[in-house]
Amino acid sequence: MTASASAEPTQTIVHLDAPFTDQKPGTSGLRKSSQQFEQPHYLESFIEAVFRTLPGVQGGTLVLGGDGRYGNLRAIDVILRMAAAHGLKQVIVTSGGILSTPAASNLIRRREAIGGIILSASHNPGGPKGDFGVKVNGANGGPTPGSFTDAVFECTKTLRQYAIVEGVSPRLETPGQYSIGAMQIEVVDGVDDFVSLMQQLFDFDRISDLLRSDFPLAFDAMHAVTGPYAKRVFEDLLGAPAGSVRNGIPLEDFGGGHPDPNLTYAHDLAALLLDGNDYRFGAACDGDGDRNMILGHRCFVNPSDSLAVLTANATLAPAYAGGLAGVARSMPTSSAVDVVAGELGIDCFETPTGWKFFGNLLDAGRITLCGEESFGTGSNHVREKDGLWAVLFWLQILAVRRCSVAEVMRSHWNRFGRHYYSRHDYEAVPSEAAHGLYDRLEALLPELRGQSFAGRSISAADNFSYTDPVDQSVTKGQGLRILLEDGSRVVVRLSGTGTKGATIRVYLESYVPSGGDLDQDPQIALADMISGINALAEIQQRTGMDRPTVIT
Ligand code: VG1
Ligand code: CO
Repeated sequence: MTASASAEPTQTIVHLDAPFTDQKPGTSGLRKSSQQFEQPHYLESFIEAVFRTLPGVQGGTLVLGGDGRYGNLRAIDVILRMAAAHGLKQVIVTSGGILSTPAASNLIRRREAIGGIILSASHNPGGPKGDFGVKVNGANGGPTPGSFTDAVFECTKTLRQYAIVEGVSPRLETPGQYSIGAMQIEVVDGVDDFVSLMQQLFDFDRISDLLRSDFPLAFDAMHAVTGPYAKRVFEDLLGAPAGSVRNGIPLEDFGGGHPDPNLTYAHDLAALLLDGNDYRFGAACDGDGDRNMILGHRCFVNPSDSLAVLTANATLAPAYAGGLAGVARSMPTSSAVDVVAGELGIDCFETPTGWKFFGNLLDAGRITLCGEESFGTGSNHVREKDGLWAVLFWLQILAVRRCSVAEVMRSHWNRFGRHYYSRHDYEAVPSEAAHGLYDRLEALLPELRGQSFAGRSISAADNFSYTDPVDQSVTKGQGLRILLEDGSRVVVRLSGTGTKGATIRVYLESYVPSGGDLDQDPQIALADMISGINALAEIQQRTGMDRPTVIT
């Protein structure tokens, strides 16, 4: 179809020989290898189920885009033609199909869409041998809840046909109005609305003053979606020198990298800040732009601490100058933010892993900020975590306080104490071994209370269950917790985003009050708990791995 195509396109019903049985979305969307998505009808089956389940499809507006990975443009073409066959009135797509997850959330809200489809496997590698993914967001701009993804999964299991129109969709290079039959397609610049939202939340003049003073910054877009956003914000608007944004061109395979902003996969940036002397601030975002890593000169900011620092300093940003309604963190995230919330006298909620659990609290106005230990932080400005927002928030704080990142952390710990924290990931473990380990540990939980662990006594051990305070829905089985008498804890979960075997995540946390030893290496501060859980869960024996794949 082209801009001038007006004739009714031919609608086809395609029959499936057999339904797909493996289209169950995980923590954040349906995530599979690119190869799996390239099977005939695989993407179409999932999208058909989405269009049958999402409220308001007939006559509705949908937002569509992705993180630029291999498969993005093909999927956009298929989804546009399926949208036309399902009676959508309008689809808003972005030029080049490039749309970060937080920018998609913003567009859905601004344009009062029925929801959005974001083509991303987030921090998973891309390319023909990498991963692809589909995330579906609802009318509030946030990830759809489990009740929706369960219904989509049920639908795929018995699906025998899907509807699509024939032909090709418009090319997406240039913003403008197009159509497929009666359905309008509006191609917009995916960066504009997002950047104007950021300008409303933060004081760009003040941040610009900081960046134009002696404050060299390195931002690593990891050849993923944030490149164009970061160039506009940091270089064009805030005046950081050209080249401050590294790896800023989105590539289908992320340049062969793993677009996960942590010390392992963003090691080049980490080395610049932690070993070198040329930069005072460093940051990186993930494949779809919702995660962030913050670094100062010789200083790595643990994401759990980052949420606590933003909470403690929130009123320095214009958007939050009036204070916060409340905060929330996912269960495995450290309690650093709880201590700050306690001092501020605001509510602090503990939710299961995954941004979808923050949606109700944000919609109900119960919280303003929220975050996860997995480099995710966000606020009520959208309904997703937002990598560039977090970077700007940090810059706002530094622009007002005019000190280093390390000084911010030091003064924070001096005031609130320090939650030593680390996450150990064992990736691509054979599925049976990982489930065997997890099931065995779960079976041990009832006997653990009162037993000794890492020189302390276990005060409670359970599998985390959550009752949503807004709609009272209950979500069970969200991670094994071993709580110690002094407030320290270990959590063990199986990842819901990996695609190769299983990933075991071990989360470790131990609190030292202000006045205690605040200067330790977390791996040393947590050493006895690390060996304690390794022994109790038989990690080495059962995985055959003598160390984690990623340590954060
Ligand atoms: C991981 C993180 C979780 C995050 C999820 C989606 O899930 O631990 O905190 O919400 O990824 O993030 P899991 O199930 O693998 O632990 V993203 O940037 O992929 O949308
Ligand atoms: Co992501």
